[in-house]
Amino acid sequence: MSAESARILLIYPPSRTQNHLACPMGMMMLAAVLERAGHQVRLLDANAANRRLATAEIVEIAAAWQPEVIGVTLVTPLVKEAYRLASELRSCGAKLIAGGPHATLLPTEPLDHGFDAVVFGEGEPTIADAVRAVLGAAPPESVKGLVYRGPDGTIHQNEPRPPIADLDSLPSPARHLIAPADFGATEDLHASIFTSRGCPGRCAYCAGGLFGKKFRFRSADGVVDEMVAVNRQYGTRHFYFVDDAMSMDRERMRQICRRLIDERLGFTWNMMTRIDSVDEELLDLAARAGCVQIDYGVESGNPETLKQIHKPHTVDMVRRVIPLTRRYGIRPVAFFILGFPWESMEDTEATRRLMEELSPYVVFEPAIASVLIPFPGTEIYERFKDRYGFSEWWLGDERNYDAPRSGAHPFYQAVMYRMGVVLDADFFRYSPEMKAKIHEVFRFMFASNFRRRNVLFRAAALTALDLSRKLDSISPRIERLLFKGPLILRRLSRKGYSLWRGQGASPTP
Ligand code: B12
Ligand code: SF4
Repeated sequence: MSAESARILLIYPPSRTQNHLACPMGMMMLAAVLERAGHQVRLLDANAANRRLATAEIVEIAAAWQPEVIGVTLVTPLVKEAYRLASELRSCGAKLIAGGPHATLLPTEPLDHGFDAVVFGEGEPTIADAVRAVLGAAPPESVKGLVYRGPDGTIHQNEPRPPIADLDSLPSPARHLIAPADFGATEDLHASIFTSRGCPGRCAYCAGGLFGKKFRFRSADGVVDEMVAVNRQYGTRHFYFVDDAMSMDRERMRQICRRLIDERLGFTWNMMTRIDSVDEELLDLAARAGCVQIDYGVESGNPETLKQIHKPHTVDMVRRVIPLTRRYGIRPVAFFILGFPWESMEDTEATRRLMEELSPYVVFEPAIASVLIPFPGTEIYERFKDRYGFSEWWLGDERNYDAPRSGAHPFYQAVMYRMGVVLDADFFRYSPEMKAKIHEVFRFMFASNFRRRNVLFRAAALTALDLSRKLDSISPRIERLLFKGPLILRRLSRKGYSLWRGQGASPTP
């Protein structure tokens, strides 16, 4: 093997909360670019639903295949484990490259944790040059978007690459490298498509600096052609657009919808977008083109909070857009963030009241970030890190939120905080009253998502949750004993995530 045709292993590191039904898009994009450059690539997603891998297993696989280069995706909550993985992978003799959102926000940090080089920003234009550089076939100083250590140990950060101007020039993700069985072979396997990058917003909590502020997009034809090709090859009929704000360019969005309608392709799809970037005409067109779900970051019912986090919408816009989305037969999914450090009990109650108003129309999304997480590089992080002492929390143990498991954690947590108890990480040192209030809001969302289920089931589930919480506050031991046993409760806990979301909703971040 040479630097022109190397064996390259791309790894998404283990998480205690993620359970992927599809391979992360970034890995498949990088694999496509590397294959095009002549390399042999393997993908290892440690969170694949049917093949979850611990760090030791990943090291074994790497040692057996002996890649020349290993690339690891870094997202902040998984960084600690990724750094442990990197130090253990060193024994394999491969060169280690880091990339991804966290590596872009803090491009020098991975060099102190076992990595030989870091790619910051979009990976596609840089990855092949980075491989040549770490294998000694190109001078590292010539590779834009690369960070590395010089021979004397000093860190060099080269100038950044400009954002990719023509997204249509990128190859299709390397879907052929995925083993369907690893991900459970559901209809989600090849559902993800990206159609745009970047967002001009400046939300104070958003960790999405990777793709820049300029909204760039693929052509409508490029997007629909890819949907058709994926449908032909894999039979996919439902798609999930992973863009942050897909409808920012209305004309392009209209073109995508019109083609889907005109060609009667019969696909269905979900998108994420901003409350301020849809209108009635677009919702009508999207519904006719097969849109079945739109995820909106509503975030708060408190106008002052919306202002402080620089959200581009108002509470009144939310009141208008959510019911309108439902009127066109599209399921609106609402993301909220609780626990902004300046919020009083009344402010939190204002958010709960907005949820109540919206509850006939929406599915509430229990993302990890439903309680504020100060991601690095965000305004919230910079503003509050000293006051609350959470600098570099991702490197320590104290704030490492975990997915609660029935038996080890109280039953109500295992069901309601399926994706992790950020409340326990207590970034903003909430008072007991505020924690109780946040729990109450979570319970409200949970009950609301249950409303289409039969009354008895709903009453039993809510009583069990309340009982578990009460018992846990009196005697955690008795709570575990009582709630570990009954099979129905264990089933409920396992199904907690889907129950939470109501039936038929598909995964969103
Ligand atoms: C779909 C999605 C998910 C899905 C699937 C995630 C996945 N594994 O793909 C799910 C629902 C599981 C998910 C979960 C979470 N997510 Co998420 N997610 C996204 C989303 C919307 C799209 C990801 C995507 O496919 N992008 C398109 C691809 C092409 O981009 P990419 O993955 O970033 O890869 C590019 C570069 O990063 C780079 N790159 C990536 N890996 C590597 C590796 C190497 C070696 C190199 C050189 C380059 C490189 O090159 C790629 C091509 O340019 C992004 C936002 C966004 N628009 O990107 C957030 C995003 C990645 N998520 C984010 C977060 C915070 C989360 C959560 C932690 C919290 C949450 N929101 O609840 C959880 C993680 C849970 C946990 N405990 O670990 C943040 C990450 C921020 C950070 N600092 O790490 C993002 C950026 C959203 C944001 N704006 O805040 N998420
Ligand atoms: S609108 Fe969404 S993607 Fe854009 S800055 Fe705000 S949170 Fe981030």
